[in-house]
Amino acid sequence: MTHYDAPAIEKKWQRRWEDQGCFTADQPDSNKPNPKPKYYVLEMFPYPSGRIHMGHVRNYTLGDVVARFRRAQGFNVLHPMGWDAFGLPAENAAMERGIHPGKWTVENIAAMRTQLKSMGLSYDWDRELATCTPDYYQHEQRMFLKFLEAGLAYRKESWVNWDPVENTVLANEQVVDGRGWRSGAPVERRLLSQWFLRITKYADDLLAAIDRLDRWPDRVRLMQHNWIGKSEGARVNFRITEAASGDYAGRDIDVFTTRPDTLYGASFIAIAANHPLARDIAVHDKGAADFAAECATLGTSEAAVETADKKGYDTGLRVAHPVIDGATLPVHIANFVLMEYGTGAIFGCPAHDQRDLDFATAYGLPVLPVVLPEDADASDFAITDTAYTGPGKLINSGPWNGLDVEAGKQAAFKTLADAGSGAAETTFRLRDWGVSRQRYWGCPIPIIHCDTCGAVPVPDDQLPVQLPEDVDFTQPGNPLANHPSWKHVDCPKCGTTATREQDTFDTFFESSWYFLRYCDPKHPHGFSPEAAHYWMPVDQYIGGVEHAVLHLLYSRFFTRALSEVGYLTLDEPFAGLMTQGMVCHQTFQDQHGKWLFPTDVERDGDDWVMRSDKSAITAGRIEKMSKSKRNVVDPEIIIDTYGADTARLFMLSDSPPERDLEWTESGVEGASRFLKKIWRLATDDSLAAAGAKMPDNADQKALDLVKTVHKTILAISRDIEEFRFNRAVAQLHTLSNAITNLAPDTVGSAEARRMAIENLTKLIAPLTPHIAEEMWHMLGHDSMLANAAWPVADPALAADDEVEIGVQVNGKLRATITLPRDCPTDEAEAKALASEAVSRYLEGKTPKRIIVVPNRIINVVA
Ligand code: ANZ
Ligand code: ZN
Repeated sequence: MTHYDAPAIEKKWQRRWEDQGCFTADQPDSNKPNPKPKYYVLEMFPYPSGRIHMGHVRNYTLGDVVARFRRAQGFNVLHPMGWDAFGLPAENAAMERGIHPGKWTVENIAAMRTQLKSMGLSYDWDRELATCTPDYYQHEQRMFLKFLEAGLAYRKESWVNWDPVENTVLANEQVVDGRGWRSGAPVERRLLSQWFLRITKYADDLLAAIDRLDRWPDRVRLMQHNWIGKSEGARVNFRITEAASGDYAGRDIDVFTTRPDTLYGASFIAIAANHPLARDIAVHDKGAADFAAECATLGTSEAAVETADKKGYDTGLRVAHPVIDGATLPVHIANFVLMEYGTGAIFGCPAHDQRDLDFATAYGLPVLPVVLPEDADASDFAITDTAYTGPGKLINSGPWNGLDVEAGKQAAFKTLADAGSGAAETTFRLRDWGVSRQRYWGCPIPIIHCDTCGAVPVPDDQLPVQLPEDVDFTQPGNPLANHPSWKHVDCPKCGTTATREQDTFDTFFESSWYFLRYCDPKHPHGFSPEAAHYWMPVDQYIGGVEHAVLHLLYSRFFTRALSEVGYLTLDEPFAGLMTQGMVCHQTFQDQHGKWLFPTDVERDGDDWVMRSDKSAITAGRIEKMSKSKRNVVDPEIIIDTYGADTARLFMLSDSPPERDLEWTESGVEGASRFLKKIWRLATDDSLAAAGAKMPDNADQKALDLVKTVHKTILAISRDIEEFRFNRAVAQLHTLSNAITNLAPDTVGSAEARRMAIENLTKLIAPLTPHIAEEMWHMLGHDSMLANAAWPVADPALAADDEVEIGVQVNGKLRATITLPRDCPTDEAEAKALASEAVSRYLEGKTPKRIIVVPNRIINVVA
C-alpha cells in the first residue's frame, strides 16, 4: 500500500489545477450566453502583513468549500483573491526599519501568495489585484471626481485628533487615554479642511434595505441598524435672554431632542465645547477657553465621551424656556455633548436622562420629574440617583399633564410649531464619511489647490496622480507634504503655481469597491457595467465580524453612489454574508508571568510544563489567537507537518463556522488520522471495478451501504448549502465507518464499497481537495475531480424507510407511531388502534371510521 505523502500529493495537484486553469471563471459574452448560472463567492481580502495566520486559514477554507461545491454543482464560479495593500503598518515598517512601504508590501504579498497557494485554494489567480498599484487606484481617483461632480463628495472643516509631537492626525483608535499612542503626548483637537463622502444622503435607504438582506446574520443587520441610528424627535430653539455681554442676546441655541415631551422638566442647556457659541465665548472668557482645552484631550471618540466624568462650565448666559412663560435656563458648556451629533446642543432633563442627572447632581441643578411611572404615586415620586426613562403619564407639565409619553410628544410638536420655536425632526447617528488621511501610503486625492480657483480636480489626462517613490520617513509629519517637488504643480484652470492635495484616501476607500474590480480586472475604466451586471451581487461573502459595521456599510454606500454616477445599477453588493468566529487557543505563562508559545510547553499528566526544563507553568484561558499573548500556531508549520488537507479539515470539523473554534493538537491529530483512514479505503484492492453493478443476490447489508451513501449525499449537500460543515464532516465519518464495517466476503460488498468510496471521495473533495484527487486517481480515474459533477442522490433510496406519523382521535392528536414508509392501509389502522394512548381514548368502543393519509396522519373517528 502506498503511504499518504501529503506534501508531495498537494504540490502535484496544485500544479495540475494551475496548469489546466481549472478555476478560471468564464467572463460573460453577449454573443455566447453561458448556459451555467453564475456564482460569486468572496472572502474578505487580507492586509499583506507578511504571513498568513489561522484566522486567514479558516476564512479561506470556508470560502473554498463553497467555491468548489458550487463549481461541482455546475455553476460558473467567480472566486478571486487580492490584497488590501495600503495602510499604516507599511509606513511603520518604513519608519522602524527604513524599508520603503512599497517594497515591504510587495515582498509581503509574494510571501503570503505562496502560503495561500500551499493551501490549495481554488482561486482564479488571473484576477489578483493589489490596491496599492496605480492600475487599481487610478479608478478610485476617477470615481472620486465623479462623486464630486455629483455632489456626493465635498470639502469641509472638521475636527481631528492632532498629535503635536508626531505632527500628525491620529485616528480615534490611536488615541489612548487622551494621548498619542506613539508619542504619549496629550492629543489636541484641530480643525482641518477635509474631504467627505455624502453617505448620509442614503441613510434612509441604507436602513430600509437591511430588511431585504435576509441572508445576513441578524447580529450584523442589527449592528448596521444601530450604526445608522435613526432618531425621530424635534429641533427646539432656545433664545438667549440675559447675555453676560450684549453680543449674544437674541441669538438662538438650537437643540435636538428625542424627548420634547419632557420639556417642562428641562433644567439647563448644554453645548459642545467646540460649538460655535462656545468658541465665541472662549475668545473673551479664559475659563471657557481652559475648559474647551480640557475637553479637547478627551479625543473625539464616542466611547471616550461616554465613559468620562460629566463635567461642565457655566457660561453665565441664560435662555428663555420656549413653553413656560418667563422661565429661563442656564447655559453650560459640557464635555458629554458632541458637536458631531444633532445640533451639538441639548436641553438637559435630569429626571429622565442619566447623563443629565449625573451632570445636574455634580452642579446642583434642579431635578423635576415630569413622567410618572404607571405604578407610582405622584405625591411621593422622586428621582435620586437613577433617571427614569420608561413610559408613564406626564406630570408637572401644565397643559400636557395626564398625557402618555407618545401623546406628549405630539402635543409638544404642536405647541412648538405654533410658537414658531421648533419642529419635528429626524436625525441620524450616521455621519458623512471623512476620507482624508494625512498619510503617505494611500491613494492620492486627485485635487489641486489654487489660490484663485480653489480646489480644482486633476484633469483626466493627468490621472493617475501617482505617489512619489523618493520619500523621507525620518522627518516628522506627512512625507507627501515634506517632499521637495511633488506637491508643486500648475493650476489646471489658470496656469498659476498651485499645490497638490497632500492627503490620501482612508484605506476603506479601496475595500469599498474591490469586489467590482474582480468582475472585470483588466477593464480600462475599472470594470464594465456588463461584467458587473453579470457577476454582482456577490452571492456569498465571508469574513470577520470586525468588519460588520464600517467596511460593509461603506461598500453598501459605494455601490449606491457608483450606480448614481453611472457605473452600474445595483444597491446591495452582498446578497449572502457569513461572519466566521475566531480561532482560539489556550494561553500559557511561565512563573514570572511571561507569555509562552504553545511550542514551548508540553503535557505532563494533567499539568503543563516547559518543554525545555520541565518546570511548572500556568495554563490560562482559551482566548483568540494573538501575538501579544503568544497563543498562536503558525499555519505554515501545520501545513508542512500534516499537509494542507489536514489543516483544512480541522478548521471545518469542530464548530459551526460562525462560532469560535479552539485549535488543539489532539484535534489536528484526529483530522490527520481520519484522512489516513480514508486513504486506506481507496487503496483496498478487494473493491469491484469502477461502475460494477450490484449482483442480483446482493446481501441486505451491502444494499444498506448503498442506501447510506444516498442518504449521505443528500445530507452533505444540505449541510454545505447551509454552512454546517462540521455536520458534513460528521456524516463523512459515519460513511467511512459503514464502509469499513461491511465485510469483504458479503455478497455485493465489493460493488457496494466501490460505489461508496467513489462517492465519499467526491463528497470530501470540496473540503480536502488534494487527497480527494489522489484517491480518485488511485481508484482508476483519469479525469480530475476539480472538473467532476457533484453526486446526485436517488431520492427513493435516500428517503427514510420509516416515518413517524401522528394519530388523532376525533381530530385531537393523541399519539405518534412509527410505521414503515408506504405501508398498507390495514396495517396502519391496526398499528394505530393498538397504540396504548389511542385505545385509552376509545375506552373499548369500536371506532366509526378510520382515515389514513399515507405517511402523513391517521384520524380515528369514535
Ligand atoms: C432632552 C432629553 C430628555 C433627552 C430626556 C433624552 C431624555 P438618540 O436617541 O441617541 O438620538 N443629545 C442630542 N444631541 C446630543 C449631542 N450632540 N451630544 C450628546 N447628547 C445629545 O439621543 C437623543 C438624545 O440625546 C436627545 O434627547 C438629547 O437629549 C441627547 F428625558 O433631549 B434628549
Ligand atoms: Zn487657478
